[in-house]
Amino acid sequence: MRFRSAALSTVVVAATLTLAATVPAGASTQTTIYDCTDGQICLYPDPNFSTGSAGYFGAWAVNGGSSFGNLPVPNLHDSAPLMDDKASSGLNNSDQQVCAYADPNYQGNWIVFPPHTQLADFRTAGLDDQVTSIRVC
Ligand SMILES: [Ca+2]
Repeated sequence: MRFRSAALSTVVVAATLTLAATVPAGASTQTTIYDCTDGQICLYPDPNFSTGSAGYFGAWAVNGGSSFGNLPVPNLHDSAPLMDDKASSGLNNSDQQVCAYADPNYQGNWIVFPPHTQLADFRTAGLDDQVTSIRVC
């Protein structure tokens, strides 16, 4: 429940940042939200949904049907090693609740993403650079 509250409050913070980004004159709040298709859960190596210098992000279809990756993901170390212990922000662009866990096989601390929510900085959930497994929960 504590993590769900953190995710929801972050949505408000993200909305505030979006407004701040409209302020002209050299604002340094610019963020890059790479496309997260409808029905996907996406994880990004940097905060604020940015690929940073890594240049990639992770996207998985929540209800299956993707040739690139589907939930559940029991161990990123095996299926997407570049994203294992790297995620610093994420968004759930699906109609289902998704959980991301620090350890393989849905163990350890976790973040709850209710349907259509986002978390711009995993440090607020104490799970920065730790996510290793993901599933509908
Ligand atoms: Ca990271």
